[in-house]
Amino acid sequence: MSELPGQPFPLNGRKVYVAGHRGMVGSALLRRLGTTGAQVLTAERREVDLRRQDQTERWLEAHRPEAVFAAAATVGGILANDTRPAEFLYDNLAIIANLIQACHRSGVRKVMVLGSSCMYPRLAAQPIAEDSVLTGPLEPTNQWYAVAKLAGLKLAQAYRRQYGCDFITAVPTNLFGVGDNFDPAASHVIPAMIRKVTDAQAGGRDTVEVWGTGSPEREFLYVDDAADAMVFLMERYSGEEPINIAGGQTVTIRRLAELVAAECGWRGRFVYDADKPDGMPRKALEASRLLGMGWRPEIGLQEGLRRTCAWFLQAGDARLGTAAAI
Ligand code: GFB
Repeated sequence: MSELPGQPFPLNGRKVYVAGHRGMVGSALLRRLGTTGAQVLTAERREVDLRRQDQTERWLEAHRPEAVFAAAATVGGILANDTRPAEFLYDNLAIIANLIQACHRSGVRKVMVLGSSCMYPRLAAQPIAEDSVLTGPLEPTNQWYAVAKLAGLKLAQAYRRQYGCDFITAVPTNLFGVGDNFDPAASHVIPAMIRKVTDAQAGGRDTVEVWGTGSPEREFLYVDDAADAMVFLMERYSGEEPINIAGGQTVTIRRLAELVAAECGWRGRFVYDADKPDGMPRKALEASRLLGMGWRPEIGLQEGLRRTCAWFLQAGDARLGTAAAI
């Protein structure tokens, strides 16, 4: 079978490597790929540290997958991004450069690089379309992560142009769901709020601190919907332009806090700490390219919050996860 870029690339029967399978996105990809008939490959970090070029090349050469989801990354919320700039820049640059080069050398047929909504300019027109990329300054709190994600996009484009590789970049909006990282120092806002509210409830406290002013807007997509879109695009999309994975629900942080409180049945008060950063004032992605291909999300924000809270409350120690999905 030989596919040219642009022709369908069904995963059924193929060897597919999910880099970063321990993270929230990688584990959702494993759940989704389980229904495709693909032969899924994963590797623990003790077998291959993707920040090491020699280890990455050796592992890809030995296992020779046909398709790779590059879902490995050092990730975190706004404060982790802002306070650990070296890790967020170095780890993510190294991981994506090593993966792309190793995939090219070992003849991987198709690679999906995962971007992030923070790679778009801070003040991009909303909702943010794919052609906004590199049209303005980045949000300072996450510029380090954003630069690494922009490098991933450019690597995919460069290998496409120079070597004819079918490497694509998908850009998910803010994701949440089961398997998220609930460590307050590193987490994104939804797991942070679930943790803070359930802790307050358990401790009988009637106030919870929310970072920033509460006015920023974010679009949230449930991680299993995102993984479904990733598989959909891997099988159907081929092109140099990044493609947004969105179609979620946009809310202010203040409204989100109310939704989490309602989901948990907590009746206390939120206190806003304006000394903590707001980050981008608004961030929602334009999804018409993906939706135009016929894909639709299935899990709304409230249903997603319900599933995530339920998972958090019954997952025990596993729920604290790790900030890194390398
Ligand atoms: O989810 P979050 O950390 O990511 O923050 P970003 C979203 C908004 O929630 C910000 C507010 O305005 C935060 O100030 N917020 C309120 C909180 N309370 C909390 C809290 O307890 N914890 C957290 N984390 N936020 C990230 C980027 O930006 O988005 C990453 O830093 C990545 O690089 C990710 O791209 C998708 O949407 O602001």
